[in-house]
Amino acid sequence: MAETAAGAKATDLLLEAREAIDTLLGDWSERLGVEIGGRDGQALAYALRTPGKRVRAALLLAAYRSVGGHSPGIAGIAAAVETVHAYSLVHDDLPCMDDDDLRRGRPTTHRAFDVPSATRAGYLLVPVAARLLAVGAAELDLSPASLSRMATELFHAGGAEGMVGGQWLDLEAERHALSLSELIGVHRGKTGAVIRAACVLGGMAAEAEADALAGLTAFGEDIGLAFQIADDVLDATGTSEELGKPAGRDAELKKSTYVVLCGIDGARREAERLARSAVSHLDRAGVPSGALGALAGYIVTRSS
Ligand code: GRG
Repeated sequence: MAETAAGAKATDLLLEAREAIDTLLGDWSERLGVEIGGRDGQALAYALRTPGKRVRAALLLAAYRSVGGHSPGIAGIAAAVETVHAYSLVHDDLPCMDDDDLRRGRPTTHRAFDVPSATRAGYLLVPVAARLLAVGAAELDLSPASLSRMATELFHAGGAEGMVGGQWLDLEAERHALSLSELIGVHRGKTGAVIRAACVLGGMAAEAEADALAGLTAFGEDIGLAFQIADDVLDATGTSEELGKPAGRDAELKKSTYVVLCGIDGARREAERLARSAVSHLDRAGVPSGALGALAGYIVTRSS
């Protein structure tokens, strides 16, 4: 990305999110490693502290601030969303799913440990996400009703109608070609739902009004799909070093992707269109779109 003002804003937000989340999840992984103990505890700690780009956390932070939130305690809520994402990666990499050896530039959890430990670590992280959310809400002094709304949003997005359902459809799609509308359903579930939830939780944590929440929801829907389209393009065009995971896996697994259905240029154009559309929802809802717009631009032009 050329270093525009928006590019610099996205870079700063991602850096801030990375520092806050890596510190918080680092502390939790140490404590949980001891609490759970043994090889499962070690595998869980490894999975929780592997560093990611923290895009979901940065979106949540930007959404929170866009509607007036200002407490550093928001990091706890962002860490809960990053934990849902982290456990999904552990399971996604297992031999029974994508069977990958490398993730975030390191051996996948089942490679660093073994399949049973990685499988258990993934499941053990589900309630950890809930604990992080509860602690984060307490730090922000949010009411039980607000916590309940956030938990419903996050775990609905992480469930059968979101991430888990999308993953099932994605696995089935290895055996047959998908139409574009079916592919959109997979992408919106597997990847988009948790990204949308990150945007909505940022708004909920700041107790945003219904109109603003609707704007953040629509922004999250579009940018969540754009994120996975950009991921499809990167899988086809990036290197394993850039991605921190094996490149070209979609083609190897014969997956239906935007690149297969629309070509690389067509996929890029669609991701850029969705990023513009995402920002237009914020503008219509009267939500300041500077930081979220910068992240939207980053999401569709990133190289990793
Ligand atoms: C364990 C209950 C349970 C459920 C798991 C396996 C699964 C269900 C879901 C898989 C969902 C999945 C892996 C979607 C792909 C999302 C995606 C594009 C990941 C890459 O995100 P980045 O680029 O990764 O943000 P980093 O490493 O930067 O965080």
